[in-house]
Amino acid sequence: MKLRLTFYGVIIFVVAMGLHMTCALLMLILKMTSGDILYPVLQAVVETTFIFTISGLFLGVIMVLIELLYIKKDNRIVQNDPVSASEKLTVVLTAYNDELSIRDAVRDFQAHPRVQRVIVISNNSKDRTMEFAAEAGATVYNETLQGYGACVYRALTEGINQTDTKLTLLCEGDCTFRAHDIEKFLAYLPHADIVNGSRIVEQLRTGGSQLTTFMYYGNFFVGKLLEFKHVEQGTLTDVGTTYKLCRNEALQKLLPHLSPKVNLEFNPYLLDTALEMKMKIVECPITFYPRVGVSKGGNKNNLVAFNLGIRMISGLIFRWKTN
Ligand SMILES: Nc1nc2c(ncn2[C@@H]2O[C@H](COP(=O)(O)OP(=O)(O)O)[C@@H](O)[C@H]2O)c(=O)[nH]1
Ligand SMILES: [Mg+2]
Repeated sequence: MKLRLTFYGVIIFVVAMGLHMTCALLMLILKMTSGDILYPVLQAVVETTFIFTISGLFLGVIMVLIELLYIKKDNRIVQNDPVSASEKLTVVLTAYNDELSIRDAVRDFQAHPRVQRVIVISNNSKDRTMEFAAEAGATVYNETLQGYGACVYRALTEGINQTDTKLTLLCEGDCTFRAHDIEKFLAYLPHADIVNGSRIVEQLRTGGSQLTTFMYYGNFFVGKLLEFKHVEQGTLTDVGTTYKLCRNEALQKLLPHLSPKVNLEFNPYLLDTALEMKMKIVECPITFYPRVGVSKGGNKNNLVAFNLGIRMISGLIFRWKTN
């Protein structure tokens, strides 16, 4: 069993320091004196959290330093499995009541020369998503188990069911991600089992997209927690992107370890599980555009995103909850 000292160190440090600063600030703002009722409670919190802050700092920062020194001696080999220039990919798009965007999304991917086919997975859509997707030229399936996780799981399953392609490109049918990033994904693929899109490159985030600055940094923070959990395995900045290119060989191994019942946290859950299985995940900067149609996921507003972030952190520390 792994000790994950860096990961727990960072968690202890952040929580303890947050509490420590809040209570100390409260005592200062309220100009508390030893006579106040709350004074002994807050003082006890300030003192205890100070000890935890130092312990967290020791575990986190010191372990990072030790690990950095250790890495120098590590003869890591960078994977380099070239992909043939004629290799085609199957695109799988999630769609839940996305009639406003699905046609354009399908056409965008279908027009790309490396795309063999586009499959759309509707998730009990009540609108004309399935009809419009088929009209635009996609193969369409309906996933009856409701939820983002179930939809993504089905999409990846349909991806590996295609015997004439070895690569599955997972994306959403809401026009937030575009086919012109396929070249970028392919450029990183020799070094990875899964190339995960990252929206955390400021210059590639279109104004008016769903990713607010709050979500941008929140994602980055949770991405770093995931990185610390699997320290030395990869650089991770974004835990919320659906857009990713996967080798079917890797998906065949990974899917049996995943539950489609994990819902909006499915993406960090997938990454966490793949890293646990020592798969190679490399991030690739991608562009992010405004959504066409109404959001149904964690990008509705900052409060929804905050709650989702807490659920993601809880999944990383404890276990991934199925709904
Ligand atoms: N939230 C949610 N999304 C679903 C569901 N089924 C499929 N999806 C699709 O999964 C994606 C959710 O992505 P996300 O960016 O988190 O939310 P968005 O703002 O609605 O796009 C979209 O493509 C949805 O159409 C579901 O039951 N709930
Ligand atoms: Mg979306």
